[in-house]
Amino acid sequence: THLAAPLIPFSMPLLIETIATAFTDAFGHDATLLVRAPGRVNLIGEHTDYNGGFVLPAAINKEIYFAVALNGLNRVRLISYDKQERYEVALTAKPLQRGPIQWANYLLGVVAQFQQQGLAVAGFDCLFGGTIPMGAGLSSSAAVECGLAYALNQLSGHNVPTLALAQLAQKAEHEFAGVLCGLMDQFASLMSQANHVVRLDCRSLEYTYFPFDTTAAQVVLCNSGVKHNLADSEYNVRRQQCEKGVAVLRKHHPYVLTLRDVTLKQLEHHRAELDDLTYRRCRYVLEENERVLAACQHLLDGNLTAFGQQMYASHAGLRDDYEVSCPELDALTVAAKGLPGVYGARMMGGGFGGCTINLVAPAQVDDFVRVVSEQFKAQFGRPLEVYQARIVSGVGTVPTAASPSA
Ligand code: GAF
Repeated sequence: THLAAPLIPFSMPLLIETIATAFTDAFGHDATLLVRAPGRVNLIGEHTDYNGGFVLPAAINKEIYFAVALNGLNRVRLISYDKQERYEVALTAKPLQRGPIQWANYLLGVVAQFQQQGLAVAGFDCLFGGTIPMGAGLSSSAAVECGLAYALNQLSGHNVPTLALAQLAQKAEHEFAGVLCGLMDQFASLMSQANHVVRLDCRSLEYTYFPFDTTAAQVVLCNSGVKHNLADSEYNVRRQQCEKGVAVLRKHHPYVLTLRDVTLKQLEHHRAELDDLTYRRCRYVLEENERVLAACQHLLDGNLTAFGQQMYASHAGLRDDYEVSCPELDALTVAAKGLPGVYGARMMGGGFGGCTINLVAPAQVDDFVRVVSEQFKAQFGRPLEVYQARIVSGVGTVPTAASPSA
């Protein structure tokens, strides 16, 4: 639900019909497969995934829909419904290369990963569009990658397991978008279950679903309106800074592959060998891992207040030690803290913009939105976009009259 502005004038069934009809109009034949790929929230565990740590994401009802079909042409023909742009490329014996169009690269990157893994891809047509705001930290790029990975797996009759599809989509992001992301976003888009958050251990890839009752605490997203595009390079820098810390610790402890293999005690012990910046980056990551584990226990105990305290502490670490917040995200978090019914708030995702995630008692949501929106407008001179997220299941086929698969 979009709270601050009138509802976007389509619901899911209408949008998927629009996408399917647009496909038929553009390509002159019907789609044989319709796919829904969700964006995600992350309750806690930020910048931990590429450090082998813990994350706690969930897929949400901001989604991208795909209409696809084989075309028998040995060509990949892509249309972005939202951009009203088309991109076309021939398939050859070699894996596809990155092209000049950013939105198309997310898709071409996925095709290239199939090809690189020896999984044949025949010519296909694809039209996609959706409701995930771009650059808002809700993983629109992962949804695009994961939706197509799922679709190609189906269309081509490959039986790539879903977790491996997430890893394939992550590699596409590395190689075709240049962001050295962890696995969280692609995992969340593909593996989530409705009404659950999922804790992923990014070292072992073990995962556990925790029931999450949004009738007890609503997930409210406040969009700072700051696009986090510029964050890509800073994101990769953070990754390097963590690796720098790992390299120092590994000299003493050869088994250390990621920060996950380091304890806070060890970090303190070797503090003198680390420059202050590297030390603070590493300390944040180690503390955040502990917060995720504590937060999961609070969830099991039904203690949302304690859960929310971990969120506030996460934000403070991201702001002060990891330095990936921005004035708007800090102000939104301050504005939320202390309001009636607010359990916790923090910036979410890679940072430098995008959304804060707020856990709010349902009866207080309207007041929360009003107060935070007023404060934001007064401080930054522009309206605040707010979304109330439902937690949905991961990527799946949308049944249609033409393709009644599940
Ligand atoms: C981005 C990345 F894509 C994720 O892998 C993760 O690192 C996140 O930033 C920060 O937690 O969304």
